[in-house]
Amino acid sequence: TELDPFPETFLWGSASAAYQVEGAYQDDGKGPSVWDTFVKQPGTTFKDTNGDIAVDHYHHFKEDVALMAELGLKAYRFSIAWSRIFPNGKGQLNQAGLDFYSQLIDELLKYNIEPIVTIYHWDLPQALQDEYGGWESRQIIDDFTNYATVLFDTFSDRVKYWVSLNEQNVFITHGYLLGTHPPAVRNVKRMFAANHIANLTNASVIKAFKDGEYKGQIGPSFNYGPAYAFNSDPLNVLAKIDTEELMGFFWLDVYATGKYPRTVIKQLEKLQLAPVVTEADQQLLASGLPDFIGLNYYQTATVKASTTDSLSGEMSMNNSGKKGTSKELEIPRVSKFVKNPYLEQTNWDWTIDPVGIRVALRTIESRYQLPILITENGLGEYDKLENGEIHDPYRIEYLQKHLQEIQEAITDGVQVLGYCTWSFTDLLSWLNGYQKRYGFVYVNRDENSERTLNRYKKDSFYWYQNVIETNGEYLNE
Ligand code: GCO
Repeated sequence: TELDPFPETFLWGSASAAYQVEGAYQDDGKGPSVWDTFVKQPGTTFKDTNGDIAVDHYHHFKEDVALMAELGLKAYRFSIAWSRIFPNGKGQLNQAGLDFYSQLIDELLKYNIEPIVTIYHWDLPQALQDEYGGWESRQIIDDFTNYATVLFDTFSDRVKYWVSLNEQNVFITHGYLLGTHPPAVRNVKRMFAANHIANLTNASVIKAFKDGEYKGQIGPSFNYGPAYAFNSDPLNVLAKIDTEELMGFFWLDVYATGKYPRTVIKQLEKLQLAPVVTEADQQLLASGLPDFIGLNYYQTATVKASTTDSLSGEMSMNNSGKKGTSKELEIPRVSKFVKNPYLEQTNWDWTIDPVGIRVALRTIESRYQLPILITENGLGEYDKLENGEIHDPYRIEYLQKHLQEIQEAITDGVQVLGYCTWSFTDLLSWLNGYQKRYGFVYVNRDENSERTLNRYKKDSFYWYQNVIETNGEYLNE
């Protein structure tokens, strides 16, 4: 059948996050974030890599934006480091931090590249962690909302797209259940409590955006991978529902409707893990509904019925590093993860499933009828620089297939606002160092010693250039 063309306004984009690209971790008054602290503890990341310098985007931003312009990007998604704006998370404002992002935004607009600003991409100011335990205290709701309001006041004349929280499911499960991200807690009760506070924070910032009548759109970015039943055994189908509610709708329902899914809450109540939701919480959640859902899509999960697998095993699916489970976290579930016989995996064991992005888009559309901005999708691989060139046909194939499925989903009737690949330049993979590369632009640096930081265009750079130039027609040539 005939495919619909991509909309003329489609945001062909690419993305990054402050800690993963900027470096300059102490420059111009920036305060430390929890990641600055965490990575300095030996054994927390691959070969103890950190983002002190990262790919030094802070000092290379003009060069990087010029490359974006050469590629033809219509949008660039980046995050603002909270502790550049408020070194202590609140109180004294650091003008130099605002100036940096102001220059970056102006540089993008000079080339007609739409800035998509992520307000929080995991780098919580360390001061707030120390003072009141970060996401475990309701004090963060006001501090975060104040910080975000400063951004709205300063940039909303130029920024039209805002992402509130990036991958709440990932930073909460890794930070409080698996212990693989800061603050490295492994306590399921604390995880659900912190998660509820993050939900309130997300709603509060969206509400502030609406109440302030800023022009533009705002929504959270969520790491969502649909779950498949291993086969048509009805018990496996039930397991699929169970997994998808716990891993997906437990968050997405709250974002989109202001309400937790009843079935998950019922189960958590039995385990005495359910968050305490007051009447005022309920109202806040309902008054902070997003304009769009940001979708970060990497993979799907396939499940079978089981009575022995644990909650922690399941929640570690959307993983950016090592898996972790521990006995005391084990909560019986009706499902367990199995290998999908139809799908291959990346070198980091992430399932490659282009049709899965169409499944994700269709699911979000049918459950919430909200527009979707794809805020991340991409392939992490070992790339090789040879004579100034990088041949990455595997990345081209990956992106091509995903984009074809996105076009199918648009043809199905899903409202897709745009597509940001992860990532524009190579960057720091939180737990996997610099060897896991995602970019269109190769950056010459390894985990430790070698570091010219020179930029090189990969083959995929020229491929995406063609895709954008033809508004997607090149995909089907
Ligand atoms: C990695 C991950 C990250 C995330 C991104 C989530 O390898 O560290 O892929 O880069 O995808 O930060 O928003």
